[in-house]
Amino acid sequence: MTRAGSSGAMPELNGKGLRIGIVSARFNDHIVTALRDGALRGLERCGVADKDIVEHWVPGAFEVPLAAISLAASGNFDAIVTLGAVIRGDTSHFEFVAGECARGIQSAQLDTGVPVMFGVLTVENNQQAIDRSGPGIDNKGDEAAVGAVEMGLLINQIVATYPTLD
Ligand code: INI
Repeated sequence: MTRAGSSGAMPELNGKGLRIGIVSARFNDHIVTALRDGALRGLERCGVADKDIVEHWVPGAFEVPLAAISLAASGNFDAIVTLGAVIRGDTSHFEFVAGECARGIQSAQLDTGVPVMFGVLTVENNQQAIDRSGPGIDNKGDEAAVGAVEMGLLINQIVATYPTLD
């Protein structure tokens, strides 16, 4: 029997025509710049055009959700990629920044209906951050960007296929 919908296999992603917003946190910018480079590589691999990518920087991970929700609510983007690096060190500030950032990013996508990808590292130390922001496809920025294309295509397809209830 054939069913409608999508399968569990990783789909072929063609991001041509998708408009993607990237929000990056400047705090720990040696890591976030590497995540951002990874995100751009991922988007290019998926066929997203340079002209369809808009980038904005904010001071730290705590500010990422507000910029993300503002972009998502503008109606100009198919998906948003958020990038940042929250490194524990030895302060409890970590818990607040990482927790509120994650919570805000989830709210941003649920409140707007626009996919907002969580490419913010929450790690114990600098080495873990370096390990997750390298040149390969396991770079978390790259991963978030490919996820943004998958989710952007999926949500566009769902919205186009199923009528909304009033
Ligand atoms: N912001 C980060 O992005 N990463 C961190 O590791 C971090 N730490 O550890 O403090 C951090 N703090 C700044 C925070 O995001 C805000 O910019 C700041 O509190 C002003 O609102």
